[in-house]
Formats: sequence, C-alpha cells, structure tokens
Amino acid sequence: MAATPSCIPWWEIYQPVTYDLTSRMGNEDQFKRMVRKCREAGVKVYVDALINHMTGQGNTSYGGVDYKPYNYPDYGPNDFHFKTGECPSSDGGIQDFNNKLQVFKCNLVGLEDLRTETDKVQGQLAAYLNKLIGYGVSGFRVDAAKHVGQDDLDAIYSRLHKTKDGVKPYWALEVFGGGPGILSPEAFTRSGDVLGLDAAKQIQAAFKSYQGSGNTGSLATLEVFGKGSGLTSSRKTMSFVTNHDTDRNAGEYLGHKDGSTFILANEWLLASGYGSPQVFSSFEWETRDDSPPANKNGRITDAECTSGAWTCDHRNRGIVAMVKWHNYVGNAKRANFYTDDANVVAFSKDSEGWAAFNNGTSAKEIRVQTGLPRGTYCDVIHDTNPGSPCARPTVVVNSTGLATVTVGAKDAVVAVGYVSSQHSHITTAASESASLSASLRCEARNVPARQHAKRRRDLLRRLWCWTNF
Ligand code: ARE
Repeated sequence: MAATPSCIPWWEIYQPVTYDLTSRMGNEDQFKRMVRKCREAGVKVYVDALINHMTGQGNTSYGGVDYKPYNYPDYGPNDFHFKTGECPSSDGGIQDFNNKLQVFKCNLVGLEDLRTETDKVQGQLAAYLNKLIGYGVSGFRVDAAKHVGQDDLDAIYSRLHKTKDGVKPYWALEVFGGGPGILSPEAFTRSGDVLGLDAAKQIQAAFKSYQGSGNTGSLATLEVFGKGSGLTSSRKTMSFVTNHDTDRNAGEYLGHKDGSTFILANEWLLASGYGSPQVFSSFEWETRDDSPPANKNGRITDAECTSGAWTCDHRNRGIVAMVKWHNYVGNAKRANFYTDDANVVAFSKDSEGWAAFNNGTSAKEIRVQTGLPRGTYCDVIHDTNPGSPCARPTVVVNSTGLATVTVGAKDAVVAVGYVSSQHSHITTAASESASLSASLRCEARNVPARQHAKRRRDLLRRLWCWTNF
C-alpha cells in the first residue's frame, strides 16, 4: 500500500472488512449524524453499497479490526466462492468478463467474492443495508451488481425494509455494458434501475468525440437519446455524465477536467429528462489513483468549496439552476425541438420551460418556437441575482411563442415557464446561496397552491446526496 497517507488511493474504500461504517471518511456516529442533518435539510442520502466482495489486501481495518484472507468477523472461508471451489478460472479471478460463472463466482480485481446465494451471506448483507435504512438512508448504488447476479440481488432486496419515507429503497445497479445476454445492463433492469454507463459514453461522443482527435462530435445527434439510441429505458436508468470511475477515463467519458464542456453536458442531461440524473462532484487529482484531500493520518478532510481542492460542480450556478428546472418541468414532454444540425439544440418541455445549448466555439443567434406563453422570462443559467426580480438576461417570447435568443459558445440559455400570466417577470433561485425555501417562495408567487405542494415534494425527492461509506 501507499508509502505516505496522502498517497492512499481513492479506491481503497471499495475494500470492506466489516459493516461497522468506520473508514477514512469517519465513523458510524458521524455517518448517522450526517444522514439526519441531510434529511432535516430535505436532502436524501443514497449509499454506494459493497455487497459483492470483501477486501483483497491488508490485515487491520480503520476501525482496528484484524482480519486475514477469507477470514473476517462476519465471514469465514465457506462464505467465499474461491474457497468452496466454485470459481472456474485458473487463478480465482475473473479472466473473461463474458463468462457467466466467472463473472458471478470469481474474484473481481482480486477482491474476495462472497457467496451471495447463501442464506447466511444474504442475511448479513440485508442486516447491513437495513441498518443504513434505519439511519434514514433512501437507497443504494449497488457496487459491482453485475457480479452479484440478478437472483441474488432480488433475494437481498426482498429482505430490505422500507425507508423512513415509507417506500422500498431506491436500487441502482452498477452494470457495465458490453456483456452478452444475462450480463447486459438491459437484463438487470428486471432487478432495479441500472447505471447509465453507455449513456455517458454517448454523451461524450456527442460533446467531445474522441479525445485528441480534434473532432468535436455534434449535439445534433442527441435529438435521439435513450431507447431509440440503444440505451436502457429512461424509467430504468440512473443517468450521469460521469462518475468516480469514468471521471478518470478521458478517452471514453467526459470528466470534470473537461471544464465548460463538462458543465454544459450536465446541464443538457438535466434538461433532457433521460433517467434519474446524478451530478458528480469530484476532487482535483493529477494521477488516476490520487487520494481525496486527507490529513497526515490519511483521514479524508471535510469537503469545502474555497480551497479549490474539491471541484464543487454541484454548486455551479448553471447546474444548480438546471436541477431546479429539471424538478420543475418534471415529466413534461419534449417539444419544439430545434437543431442547426451541428452543435446547437433547443427544445421546450411542453409549455413548462425551454432550453437551448451551444457546444460550438462561437455564439449563435437562433429564432425558435419556445412553446411558452407570451412573456419575458428569466434566463436562469445566467441570473446572477436569484431570489429577486430578474434584471439579468431575459428571453422575450412573443404572442406566437417565438423568441430570438443568442446562445453563447459552450453555454446554455434556459427559461422557466413559472408564470401563467403574460408579461410577468420571473425570479428564481439559481445560485449556490439560493436556498430551497427561497426557490419555493419564488414559485409560490406564481403557482397555484396544489401544484406548489407537488413541486415541493418533487424538490425534496430529487435533491440527492451521494456518499461512499
Ligand atoms: C484495486 C487495485 C487492484 C487490486 C485490488 C484489490 O487497482 O489492482 O487487485 O484493488 O486489492 C475500484 C478500483 C479498482 C480497485 C478496487 C478495490 O477501480 O482499481 O482495485 O476499487 O480497491 C468491472 C466491474 C465493475 C467495477 C470495475 C472496476 O464490472 O463493477 O470492474 N467497478 C466498481 C467500482 C470501482 C471499484 C469496484 C467496482 C470494486 O465502480 O470503483 O473498483 O469495488 C469491462 C467489463 C466491466 C468491467 C470493466 C472494467 O467494461 O465489462 O464489467 O468493470 O471492463 O473497466
């Protein structure tokens, strides 16, 4: 392992020893407190859950627990496929990612593969996940779900309690594409939502084409995105532009190092309505194994948005505005699609909102049908003064729904159809400092009470906070 604590790689947290929730990120009490505080603030917490394997190295955990290969407080040799001789590969590892038995029963990158088909292992895992649910967690991103397999995932899920909100937990399965038949993401949609890894690849191809090629791709291709472009259905997908793995895979996926292209892609995804979108906020790194900011003992230090060590993309003004826009337009249908067949697209969501995106290198003026009633709308992406009347860039829509708008290079213009009355100015909360209540106050002025209550529920439902623990 690493020579100095700051060199401890980020991926160490994917090697569990016990389910006592003590790691370099904190301890169980701190976790409980965090979840409670998040819930009080209307933020739900979803945990990246490790149920496929235990660690593959070391001998003492952060919580001070001693362990040996295939021997842990909760498990012994009989709880691992390798030890019972059920993994058919020569070295006990997955050599062929298209081989069902190897994928389900061999060690993934040397991580000791649990016999998730047994009552005992399922019981331990369900107890761990139910403990988290008891603390107020709302669901899980299931790490390496492809290697657990559908039957075992279903069995474990059936043992899970309802969340504090009285519903079964969200269950998003990590299944890389490319595998045949039962190993494909589509084949896992019977067991839960799946991570939109192939969708993220298509987004990269449209926004950036292949790295280093000089090709730019074209946004116009994203007129068709979802089932129609070979992806899992929107309803069954947790979508994202990048995640903690793909952020480090510049050739295939966008990542935070792509700067304005990355931000624009996130804004586009939030507007597109594809999947349940997740915005990934990283820490700055230079080499792919780099540790998150940590103290001299290797403990990860608090995330903050002043030093520049954490990217804080979730606080980017445009992204914050688009999370709210996404929640506001809900399931409204896409309409009035416009494209210049190159790098500018625009569309409305029924008459709830309208958005335009320009991934080109120069500004472009477009005259388009917005689908909005006549009025002057705030461009929430650029509103630097949210919470008060919008004196910033506006979108002026005439009586037939047409507007002339200039969309900057690598930028977006987004109008929210909050108002039903004509000629009203709209204010919305779009900055980091804008609180949920500010945005609700703003909506309350224009939205009938019944709708307002629904929107409030939606906002609470959709503001997600992801955590590894
Ligand atoms: C590290 C070292 C290894 C060492 C191991 C055990 O890198 O050399 O043997 O520790 O000591 C992360 C890191 C790994 C790290 C691991 C444990 O990425 O480098 O290993 O943590 O610390 C497949 C799986 C997919 C999995 C990827 C990694 O299907 O589920 O491989 N992704 C998840 C997480 C990762 C995490 C783990 C799982 C482990 O998102 O962050 O690993 O918990 C094709 C196949 C895919 C395959 C993909 C690999 O597309 O179809 O199935 O993904 O290639 O790129």
